[in-house]
Order: sequence, then C-alpha cells, then structure tokens
Amino acid sequence: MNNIIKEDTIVALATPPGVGAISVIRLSGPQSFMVVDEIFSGEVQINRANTHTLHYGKILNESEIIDDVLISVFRKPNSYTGENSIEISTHGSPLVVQKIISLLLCNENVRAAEPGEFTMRAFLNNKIDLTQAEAVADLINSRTIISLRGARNQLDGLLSSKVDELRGKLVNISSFIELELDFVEEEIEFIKKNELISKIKIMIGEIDYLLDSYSFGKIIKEGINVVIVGEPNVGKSSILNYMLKESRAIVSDIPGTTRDTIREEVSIDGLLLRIHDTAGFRATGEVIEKEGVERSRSAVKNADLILFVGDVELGLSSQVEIELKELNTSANLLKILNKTDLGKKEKLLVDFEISAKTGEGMTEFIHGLKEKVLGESAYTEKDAIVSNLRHYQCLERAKENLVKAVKTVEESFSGEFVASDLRAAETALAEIIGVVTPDDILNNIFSKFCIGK
Ligand SMILES: Nc1nc2c(ncn2[C@@H]2O[C@H](COP(=O)(O)OP(=O)(O)OP(=O)(O)O)[C@@H](O)[C@H]2O)c(=O)[nH]1
Ligand SMILES: [Mg+2]
Repeated sequence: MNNIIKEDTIVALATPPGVGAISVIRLSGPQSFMVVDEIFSGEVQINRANTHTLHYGKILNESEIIDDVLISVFRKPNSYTGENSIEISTHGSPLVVQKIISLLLCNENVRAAEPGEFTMRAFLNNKIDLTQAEAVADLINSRTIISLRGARNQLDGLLSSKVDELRGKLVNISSFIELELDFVEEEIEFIKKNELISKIKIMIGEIDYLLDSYSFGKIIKEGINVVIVGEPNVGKSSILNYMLKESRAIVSDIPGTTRDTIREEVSIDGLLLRIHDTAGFRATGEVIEKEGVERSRSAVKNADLILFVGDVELGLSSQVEIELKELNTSANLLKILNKTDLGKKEKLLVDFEISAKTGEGMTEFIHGLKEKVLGESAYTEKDAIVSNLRHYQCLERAKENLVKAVKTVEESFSGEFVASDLRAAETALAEIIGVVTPDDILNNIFSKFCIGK
C-alpha cells in the first residue's frame, strides 16, 4: 500500500458528518489543485495560488451552483501531510458535502481516503514520527484535560526525544564494541568490561522508568473502572448520584432497588472515572436479581478500584468481603462507611466516613480516591510517559536485549554477541518512533483513525 499511496490524490470530509455551521472537505496529493480547479469558479486559479492563502468562490456542477466555499491552499511541503493539500470550507450541509465529494471523485485522479490516511502520509513524508501520529489519534479521542495534556506532550515529541536520547546512548555504546571487533587482531580494549556493564545498566534503569510510567499513562489516557459494592440499602446509588451531581440511579429505602449495573462517566480534576453502581452480591433465588448479581461480579472482575460501602447501622458486610476475596481481584479497595449523619454506632476501621445525604466527608473521600488511583506516582502528565501498549512492548523488548547483553558481557564478553544484542535493542527502540516499522503494524495503527484524519 505504501508505494502507491503517495501517488494518489485523496479526499474526505474532515469535520464530523451531519449538520453544522461549516463542513471542511480535505484533499491531499499531487493532483489536488488541478482537480479542485475543475469544479471551482473564483477570482484565482487554485493551481496558481500561493501557499497558505484563502480563496472565495463557487463550486459548480457544470452550470449549477452547489455552494459558495472558501478554499485554503497548502503547497508541499508546508502542509499537514507534506503534500499539496486543499481544504474546502462549505456550508455545513451533509447534502452539499456529499455532492462536492462525489463531484471530486468523478475525477479519475481522486479516490476516497482510507481511515487515518492523511496522518499516515504526514508520517511517510517525515512531517511527524510514529509516536506523534499515534498522539494525534489520542488527542482527538481525549475525554479529559489530563489525557489531552498527555497526548499534546507526546505530539510535541516528549516521548520521541526521550527514545531518541536512548537510541543515541545505545549507538554510542555499540560503537565501542564495533571498534573492538574491527581491531580484534590487535587486541585493543576500547572500553573496560565494568564500564560497559555499568553503561548498559544505566540504560536499563532509564527504560525501567519509562516502563513504570505505563500504568500512570494508561490511567490518564483511558481513565479507570470504579465499582461500588456493598449490602442492599447502604447508599451505593446515593454515592453514584452524589459524584455525578445528578439523580441518575433510583434511590429508595427498599433494599434491592438497584438490580442492574449502571455505568456512568465522571471526570474528577481531569481524571476519568467510569463508575459502576451494582446490585451487590445478595443471595437470591429470583431470576432477575440473580442476573444482577452476576453483573456485579463481572464488574468487579474488570474493576481498577472497588468502593466497598457499608453504613453506620450494618457496618461493612463480612459476606461482601468474602465474595470479594473469592473473586480474587487485583483492584485497589477503599472501605467506606456511609450515613455518618445518623451518628456512629461503633468504631470501624474504614478509609473514609461519609454521608451521601449531607455531603459530609465527601470532599476528603473524592480527594482520597484520586490519590489512591494515581498513587505516590512520581510522574505527571508533563513527563515523557508511556501510555500506548505498542510502545510498552517495544521498550520491554529493548530491555530484554540489554539484559541479555549484560549477561553476555559478564559471561564471555564475546563482541559479536554483545553487538547483536545491542542492535536488537536499538531496533526495538527505533520501532517506537517508526524508523523501522513493519507495514502491517503501520496499517494497524492508522486503520484505527477516523476517515478524514
Ligand atoms: N441518612 C442517610 N440516608 C442515606 C444516606 N445515603 C443513602 N441514604 C438512604 O438510604 C436508602 C438507600 O439508599 P440507596 O442509595 O438506594 O442504597 P443502595 O445501596 O443503592 O441500595 P440498593 O440499590 O437497594 O442495593 C435511601 O433511602 C437513601 O435516601 C446517607 O448518607 N444518610
Ligand atoms: Mg442502589
């Protein structure tokens, strides 16, 4: 695909489909200007227009006016894709857009863009590296300010420059080994064994730091699953409603009000929480309630954080505790005592005491929840962090090869083997930024984009 791709001129709607104030149709490729000239009537011929200029005119189907438009001209290499590129701003009507795109597609030099193809071209034309291309998708899909910042930093090259720095160090170490291989007859030692080992170990440490950032990176990018469990009537749904600031789930004093699992999203200081209010685990013979309990169990299995709720009357149910143990979850757990407004009956060991009714203790609880999720993490979204599984796996491979290299040096110091381990580590790092990335991986990455990006 990659060889032909750059010869074609591609077109797609760049704004969301549907009615809006304005829609933008984007073209990229060598024929962009010529193709648009065939259906555009304005004061200037687009093919002669300067880069970064804007032109008013009409799109015509023979003599019929389809719409008045504004055309932005980007000449290569100064465009998003690095190719000649056009953006047509039309009135935001799906019919107008459809008509203009089909007019453009009538031209044999034009075809509809594949998902992510504009960004893929930007990558293939070296406008951005692979981590930056991936950050474009993350940025578009960001749902909270923190995840947006993380994607923005990756787009600005924070991760790329860290990986580049590591590659530089690796090349530097490798060059000593290669030199020794060249002068093997003379038996000249260019680097001491200990020094070599310590240099590689420092690199392993730096890679470990990046690997460790993955859980934080994943949390800020994807958010977490929070599951509320506890006996009937302790106030699980009331807690959900409080956090959402709306009356989402039915609350009543009848035990067993919530029978299904309810899932809602809320952002707390930029951290995305998917909160699941459940039916809990009460023993029941009734078929709908049974299903509800099954759903509670499966929510717990996918939980990152469990809110185990009790109230001042019942305390924390030992039955629920047993259920949670049986489910063997690795999720974090916060124990919460609700309804403190009713007065405490006994002293209980819990993380937070709250009242979903009066709001007492809620600020501390929500703050504590955030602390629990982000932990004592030394990372912030401003650091070079790994939030993408592909990057994580490449780093792991780089590390494995470096560990192997250390072992080789320690055991035999056979130059060829060390060199080959270091090369494998370098390839793994290069794959992150896309210097050497197999086509199927590229296709996989870009196919997840939306069309028009
Ligand atoms: N006094 C007081 N009552 C509360 C508090 N939180 C909830 N309640 C009341 O407790 C009852 C049960 O609340 P829910 O939120 O429906 O409890 P639940 O755990 O979701 O119950 P089920 O869905 O039946 O399992 C309702 O009458 C609520 O008004 C609280 O902090 N203080
Ligand atoms: Mg409920």
